[in-house]
Amino acid sequence: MKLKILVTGPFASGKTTFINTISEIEVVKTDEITSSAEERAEKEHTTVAMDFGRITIDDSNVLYLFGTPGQPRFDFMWEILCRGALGVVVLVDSAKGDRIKDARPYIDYFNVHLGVPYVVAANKQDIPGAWAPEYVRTVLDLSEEVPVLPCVATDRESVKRVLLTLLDLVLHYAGEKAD
Ligand SMILES: Nc1nc2c(ncn2[C@@H]2O[C@H](COP(=O)(O)OP(=O)(O)OP(=O)(O)O)[C@@H](O)[C@H]2O)c(=O)[nH]1
Ligand SMILES: [Mg+2]
Repeated sequence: MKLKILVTGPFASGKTTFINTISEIEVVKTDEITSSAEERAEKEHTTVAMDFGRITIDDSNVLYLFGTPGQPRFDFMWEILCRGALGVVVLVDSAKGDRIKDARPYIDYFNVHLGVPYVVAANKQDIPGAWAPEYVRTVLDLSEEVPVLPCVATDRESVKRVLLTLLDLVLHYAGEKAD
């Protein structure tokens, strides 16, 4: 099966890094110089249209990963990127406690417009003092059904674990719908 997966989350949460780490093709990146001074202070480049990568899971499953742009002014891309997606990874910067809640609008948007399974990745766990997944769950008020996984987007095994958890949910959900 060819499965389209969205990788989303707030500005600088690690979307481009996540896709870059795992993709077996050279990632199509659309990063440009960050336009707003405030955001540039944090990060020089930002994604303006999308990221695109691919990973073969096994003989029958290939994931196509689409990363959303970070800044709110590119929100119009979301609707286009959404189409046909079967699952969503929501990345959260767990190293910045006051930013965790910024992921909520992303979760709400994709729940309303897509209504497919999603996992939340508590990213940047390698940074000392990063908040644990359970804290991320509490801040975002997520039910026990939603997996909240520890993640280090620069680490291949970590990214793979997140994607396999999502794939499992997606296949389960597809099976339920077929019943
Ligand atoms: N220590 C650490 N740094 C990370 C991790 N993931 C991402 N980063 C860093 O966080 C910054 C933002 O990462 P990006 O991948 O550009 O984030 P993004 O979500 O694509 O950003 P936008 O497209 O601008 O929204 C970069 O400096 C990354 O190197 C991680 O797991 N650990
Ligand atoms: Mg990006």
